[in-house]
Amino acid sequence: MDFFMQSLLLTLLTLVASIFVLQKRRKLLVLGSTKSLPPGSFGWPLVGETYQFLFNKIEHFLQERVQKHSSEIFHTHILGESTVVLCGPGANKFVSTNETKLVKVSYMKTQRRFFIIPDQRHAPMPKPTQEAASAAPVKILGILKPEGISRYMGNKIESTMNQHFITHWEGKKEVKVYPLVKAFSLTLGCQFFLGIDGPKFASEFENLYFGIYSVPVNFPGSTYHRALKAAAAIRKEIQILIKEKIDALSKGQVVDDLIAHVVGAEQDGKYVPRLEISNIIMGLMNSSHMPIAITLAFMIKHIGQRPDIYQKILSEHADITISKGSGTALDWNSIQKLKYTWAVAQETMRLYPTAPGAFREAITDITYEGFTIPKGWKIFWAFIGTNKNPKYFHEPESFDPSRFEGNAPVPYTWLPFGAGPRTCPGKDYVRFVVLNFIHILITKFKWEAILPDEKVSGSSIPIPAEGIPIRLHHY
Ligand code: HEM
Ligand SMILES: *[C@@H]1O[C@H](CO)[C@@H](O)[C@H](O)[C@H]1NC(C)=O
Ligand SMILES: CC(=O)N[C@H]1CO[C@H](CO)[C@@H](O)[C@@H]1O
Repeated sequence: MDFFMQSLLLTLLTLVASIFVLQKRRKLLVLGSTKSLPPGSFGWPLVGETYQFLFNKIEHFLQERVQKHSSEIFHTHILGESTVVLCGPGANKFVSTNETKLVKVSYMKTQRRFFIIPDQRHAPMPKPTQEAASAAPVKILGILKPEGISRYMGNKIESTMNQHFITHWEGKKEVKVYPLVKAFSLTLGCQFFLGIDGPKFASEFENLYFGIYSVPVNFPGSTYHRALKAAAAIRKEIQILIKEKIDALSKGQVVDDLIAHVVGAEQDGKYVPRLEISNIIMGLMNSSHMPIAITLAFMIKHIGQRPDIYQKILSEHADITISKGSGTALDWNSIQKLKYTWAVAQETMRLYPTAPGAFREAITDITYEGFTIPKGWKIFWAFIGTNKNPKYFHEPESFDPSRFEGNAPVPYTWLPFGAGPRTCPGKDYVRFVVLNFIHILITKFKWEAILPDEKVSGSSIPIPAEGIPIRLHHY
């Protein structure tokens, strides 16, 4: 239904917009004769290739164009803007080493609307500004480094996991993994970032997460509309929490969740503005909740259908349990010893990437591979462009954690967390949480995937179509 309505609307828009087609083509002439755009197509008038980008699997969108243009750089028009897409190891190196010199982080116009507060009185939306979309001031997020995580998270993850397993796993013969790990990662995020007992705002965070890769048509019922509404509701709640933390801190109370940390942090001698805090916290909750749930879900599925992998993980964890005792959260030191389990997680992230790419903007005219990316154009840096390329990953469709044992993949061919100055600041958190969860799971249960051939739905982001039902056996 959703899809149908969006299709209808887009078709109408396309008709109306046909008259503008020449206007857009004119842009090409601006470039002059000595500079050449990368190959590509602007697609349909107005909507460009947004459709193809959002409704095919992104990897197919990339493959198709890379093959057609014989180039790992091509131009397109998506989400209302002229965009150059970059994929491949060379481009990965180029973008990550030229960050802040030639490119800067930038959201699409349609995405910036998630980060501003719409006026309550139905006034027109304020123009999304670049500043409003500025990403988290990562330097105040030292709390996400291993020392911070161990210090602030140890107790929280232990109590959250115990509660979670007692409520949802113990005594069960069959469970659906995906909804459970979603509840877990959200509960943990609520505890750690917001300092509240969750899971709260489950549907809002899910809508927000999928909204960033949705057709940006804003009418009731559309995915984009739901995501904007979710962002507003989440930010409102976070504003209330910020006020509570300010009150608590000013009374001298000790508060150790991340909001309080950011509220109390100074940046260039000033406190971080409240709007920015709510964007940072919303961003952290968004980045941590669904990607961890999706990674855990597919990881558990593959472990459950491969006894060899199961046994290897189990023996790695048994070694740790002997020295630590069971049922307690692992510290960073133990986490680092779980090399094979992490290889399984890495292989999961290769096959089921939760961040297909990131947006940048050309700060100046950029020359790459003899092509020009005009100043001001958007760049979609597709991290996943290499994940399933047989040139870099032999039999790319098979699940084989040994790829990450011993020899690392060819540099710049596997970037689940990005690369360069903007590398995901949450990657240690991911490792800590994912491995701790698997630790408890594997020391308590044995399991089999009930549907080994379960379909993967979702275009931009992989989703298990049936929620990954498994059969559970207790030790
Ligand atoms: C499987 C889990 C995750 C994956 C695959 C992932 C991947 C990524 C990627 C690819 C980026 C974009 C980097 C860029 O723009 O170049 C990113 C950014 C970011 N991630 Fe993650 N992430 C994950 C989990 C997390 C978690 C758990 C947190 C927080 C605890 C987090 C916080 C962030 C933040 C704040 C940014 C923006 C950083 C910036 O723009 O400077 N992520 N992540
Ligand atoms: C939510 O996280 C995903 C990546 O995990 C990212 O692509 C998206 O931009 C984020 N959305 C918001 C509104 O922060
Ligand atoms: C201006 C600049 O720093 N350019 C660099 C972009 O990245 C390539 C590949 O890493 C370098 O060779 C350039 O010097």
